[in-house]
Amino acid sequence: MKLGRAIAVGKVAVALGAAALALAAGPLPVIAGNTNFLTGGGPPTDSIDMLFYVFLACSSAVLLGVGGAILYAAVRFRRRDPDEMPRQVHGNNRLELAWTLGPLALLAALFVLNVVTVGYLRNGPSAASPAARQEIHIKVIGRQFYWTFDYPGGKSSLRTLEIPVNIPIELTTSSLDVIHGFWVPNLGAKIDALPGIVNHAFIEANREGTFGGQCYEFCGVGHDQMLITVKVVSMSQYQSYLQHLPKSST
Ligand SMILES: [Cu+2]
Repeated sequence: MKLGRAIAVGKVAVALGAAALALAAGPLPVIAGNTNFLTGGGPPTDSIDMLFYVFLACSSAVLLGVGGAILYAAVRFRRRDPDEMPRQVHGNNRLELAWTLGPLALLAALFVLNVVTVGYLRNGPSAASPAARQEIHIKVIGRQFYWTFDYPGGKSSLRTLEIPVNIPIELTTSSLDVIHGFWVPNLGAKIDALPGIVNHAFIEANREGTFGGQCYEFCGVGHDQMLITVKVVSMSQYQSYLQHLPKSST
């Protein structure tokens, strides 16, 4: 009985402690826009989604095939009589070859698809394509606990990145202090922002709107504040936005 009361008191203390912490922390920051990478938003995310669905389909087929074969064998060849001796087999070369080469071919195909997609996510459209020629380069710098974006022409913005629709944006990321991670799930792959190292990848949006993201590398007490808002606008809106931005300080 005494133990039960002690546990109840403990639970109340934990609940009160959690409530006090929540009050002290204040309202949680809210990400602007959808962060579900499966809803698309541009060519890089579409290619990640394609990879996800291809892997899901292949692994589901393997699961159903292997699981189905196990179930079939367990039912079809179950022991029906205590004295029954099953037929004795000593290997089957054709079958063994098939279940060695089949998975090998499947894994090789998935590997190639993966390498090609990751290359595209990192480098963007091929340099010869008209889209690549319009590419815009933006420098992303992470620091505790916010992001800055340096645009062409020495302009800079804080926390919110504004980009034109249907133009590949090459991002180079780095950090001024600890490890951060840049990710806007609707627009492209995750990119590490590391001190002393410059990474690059590209994002692209095929519709106007606001897309949310955040730092995905735990970087300190303000990590949850390190949100990213990407506003995708028309080319003319982007150009007038740039004109009104202050000059970069970095
Ligand atoms: Cu962080």
